[in-house]
Amino acid sequence: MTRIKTFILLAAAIIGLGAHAQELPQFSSSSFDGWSYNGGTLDETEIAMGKITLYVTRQGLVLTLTSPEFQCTGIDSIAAEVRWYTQSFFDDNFVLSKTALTMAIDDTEGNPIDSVTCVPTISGVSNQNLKFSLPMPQGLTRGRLRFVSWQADVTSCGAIKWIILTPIGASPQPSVLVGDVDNNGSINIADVTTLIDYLLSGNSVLINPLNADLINDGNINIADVTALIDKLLSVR
Ligand SMILES: [Ca+2]
Ligand SMILES: [Ca+2]
Repeated sequence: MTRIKTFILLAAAIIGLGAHAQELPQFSSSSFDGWSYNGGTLDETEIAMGKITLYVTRQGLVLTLTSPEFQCTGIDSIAAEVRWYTQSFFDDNFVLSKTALTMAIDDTEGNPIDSVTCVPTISGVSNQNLKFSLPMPQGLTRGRLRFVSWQADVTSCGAIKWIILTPIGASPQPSVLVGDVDNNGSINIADVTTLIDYLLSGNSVLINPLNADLINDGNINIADVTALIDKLLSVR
């Protein structure tokens, strides 16, 4: 076991990664890992002039931008600030609500759970920061955020430049089972490998962050791997 422990510590030390618990995915034109666009993987060629188009009424296009999966446990609500670009051409039917942006939360199978819509306050060609607050649906452990705009019947287009997501009320909650990194109800070597995988990939979907922060310092890093291995050794 000592050899395994040394190997694991060495591997993680070489990578030198640390991570914070309870992170939410962020979006910008230069940082969009794991985000999907209109159901497919977001490709950088789809980002033009630093923004991603969500609707173009003249072309009849209505598109969606969806975040990577993230852990919802311990978050009371999500605050979002979105840089929303719109270009509207006035006609008799124009109302600002038709250029609104909706933020929805879906479960991991894509079923919509809840949503909130924000209406811009400026018409014409504008960049506005839209602010959303969405309560975390009860019982949802993992989810995705999906951004979609209404299909306006005015001549208009809308695009997102960036999204900042902040978890609110993420007070540390008692862990169900500290060390049960993969959240399957037991603690064993699979939790060590899951924790290493997480440190290597940064993919927070892999872990229950409350259970993974073994030494309870608010970060998930190599020290927690060491603590987990010690925990496994001490119970044998
Ligand atoms: Ca486990
Ligand atoms: Ca820790």
